[in-house]
Amino acid sequence: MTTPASTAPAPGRTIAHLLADALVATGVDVAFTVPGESFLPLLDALDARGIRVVAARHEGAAAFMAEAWGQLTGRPAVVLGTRAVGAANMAIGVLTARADSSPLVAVVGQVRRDRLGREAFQEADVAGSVGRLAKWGVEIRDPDVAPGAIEEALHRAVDGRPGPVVISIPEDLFTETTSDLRFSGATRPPERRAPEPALPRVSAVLRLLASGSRPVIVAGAGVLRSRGTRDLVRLAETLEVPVIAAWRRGDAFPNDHRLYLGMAGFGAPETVRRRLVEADTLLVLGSRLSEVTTYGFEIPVAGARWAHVDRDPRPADQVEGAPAISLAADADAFLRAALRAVAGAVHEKAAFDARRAANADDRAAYLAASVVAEGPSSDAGVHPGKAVAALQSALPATAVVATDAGNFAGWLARGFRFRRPGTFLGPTSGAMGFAVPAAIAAALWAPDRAAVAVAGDGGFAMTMAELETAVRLRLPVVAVVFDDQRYGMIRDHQVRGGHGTVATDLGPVDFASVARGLGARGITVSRDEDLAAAFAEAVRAGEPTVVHLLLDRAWTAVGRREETVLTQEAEVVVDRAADGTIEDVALVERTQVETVVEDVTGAVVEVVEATETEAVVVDASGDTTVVEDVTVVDAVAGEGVAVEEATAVISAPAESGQATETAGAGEAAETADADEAAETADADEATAMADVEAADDAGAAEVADAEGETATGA
Ligand SMILES: Cc1ncc(C[n+]2csc(CCOP(=O)(O)OP(=O)(O)O)c2C)c(N)n1
Ligand SMILES: [Mg+2]
Repeated sequence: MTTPASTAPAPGRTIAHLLADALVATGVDVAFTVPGESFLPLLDALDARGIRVVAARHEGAAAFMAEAWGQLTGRPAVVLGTRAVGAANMAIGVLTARADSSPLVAVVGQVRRDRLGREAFQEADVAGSVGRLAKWGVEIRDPDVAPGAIEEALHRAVDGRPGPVVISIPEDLFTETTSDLRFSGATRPPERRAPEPALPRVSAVLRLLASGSRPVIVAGAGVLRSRGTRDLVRLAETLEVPVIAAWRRGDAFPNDHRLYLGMAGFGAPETVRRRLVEADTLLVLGSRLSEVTTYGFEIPVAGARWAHVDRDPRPADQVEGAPAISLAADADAFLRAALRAVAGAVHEKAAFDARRAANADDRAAYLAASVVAEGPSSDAGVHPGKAVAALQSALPATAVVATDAGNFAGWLARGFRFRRPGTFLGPTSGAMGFAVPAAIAAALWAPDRAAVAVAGDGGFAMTMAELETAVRLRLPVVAVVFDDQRYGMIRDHQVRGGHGTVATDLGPVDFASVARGLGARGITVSRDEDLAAAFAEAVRAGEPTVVHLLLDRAWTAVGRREETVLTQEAEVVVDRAADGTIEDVALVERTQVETVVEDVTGAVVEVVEATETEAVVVDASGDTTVVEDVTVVDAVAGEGVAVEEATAVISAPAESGQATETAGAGEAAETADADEAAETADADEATAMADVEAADDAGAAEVADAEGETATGA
């Protein structure tokens, strides 16, 4: 497919072909779109140049696919959308790419030039709106500036700290021609790497790190993008300095390695924050140190000395909180230089041994605090932590796991162990709806690896239509839906902040049926004992499969159960940790009280009849029981039959006893785990390294591929 017939004999290439050639030269091989009439010549040109064009169901999802592709490969993918409507929909993916430093090229077909500025159909200032969410945005109105503008945009997407660029092109410009010969195939792609770091500067960073009594390395996306994990493992071992991953970059370091102390941010066990606070020297490698990773910009703590090694490091000036050393470098280049610098270095044995012992203690504390599969199983539904553990057992180490945003993600963040780089995709924008499209991108990128989306019922529903995309592309994506029938994270904020639970309850959705309706498989799980079989079946299926988990809703956040106790005046919500200790007590206004309440196990009970002291309730399984020790609110006076108005909750100790007992057992298990981990640490290290080497090699092959393509791409 080439230039439409309406165009006069071309002295050069059309803008559509020029853009397609430029994309090929940059290493782009896939584009995601909801097509629009405003860029049809570009679709032809991409197709003609061998770029795979994938139709999605929503531009937001298409943009998520492209951004996940950028995270996985380090090369941009394209998202295409039409005018204001397509651009507005793709905005969430653009800002997510910005947060994730993921290279992405968003192309928007704009209204014709002779209609611009007249509030034409679907006209908006694309570059000035969505473009401002990006690293750079441009609208091209003149064919003669097109080559330069396109080159600039593609350069900015991959140069320095990578990110999204938005290119708006009026519909009629695509078929205009230019005789500019750039991107003829002879041009090199834009420079992507930072300069090699100078050895003395690298040594200075290492000396700074070694000068601390509690040094730590914080590893971010830069380590992943530069395929630096293997060398980071070596450096950490050589220096005997532990590693903490930045939020949602948990795969930057093998989690089963004895020097891994967890992933910072939401869902992390308290040991991670504590260890970061204790750090007196830090090497921050390939991380922008986001608000979440730094616990509200608390890390590095005042007085700590730190070095920032990144493509775009913070300047080392005298400002409070600035790094002592700022080194602009790719993580892999820094690591190679650092390994050269430490080769043959002699350690002071006593200090080295002391650090090793401290690291073992820290590791044991982290392992003990990050067990998620403890606490009671209940008839009320699936335990989210046990689901994460079962998922981990069912998946090979190479599986790519993409997460959505929500409280369910806390269980994954705390409990899942990523063993290889490039196996975790998470939006640091915190955007819901990310997981399913990201898993689709992962499956497209590596068809031989399992790709799993993990989402809450809220986030899954935002992009679940993309299951059809997976079915159409024959991608065996597994989507695991943690269904608590609410916007759990926001409800959690409401309850803990003393607000009403306004607009956070959701209705039931039969996600397995939805999956079947979209051509995928659907499995529903409501009991912990069925988890293993369901995940095994999903992984084995070889086709898109939804595993719908009906959760025990008493688990309101990772490691926390909520029980409701009503008094005459108000509803009191008690948050308990898994070991039964009370973490928080919040008052909820009485207007929140309903006639259906939760008992301490989280099962919904309906009050049939109530007196001042006892109530007849129907529990989830339909059994009727008389429960004592209730407090009745708003009961109609009289003989106690108050079906509509009565509100009661069980505060009898029977169920809470159960919770405490099980938590006790969990504690024992925790300690055993920690001991075992300490014993097998060396063996783990060997396995972890083998895994990482395999993955880094895969990454290297991927980079080599990209370069190969670039060299021959035209
Ligand atoms: C696009 C988007 N909209 C809104 C939010 C705010 N938000 C964060 S978590 C959350 C609830 C998520 O619900 P669900 O996916 O069911 O997960 P849960 O918290 O219940 O586990 C909301 C609404 C967001 N992060 N992203
Ligand atoms: Mg939910």
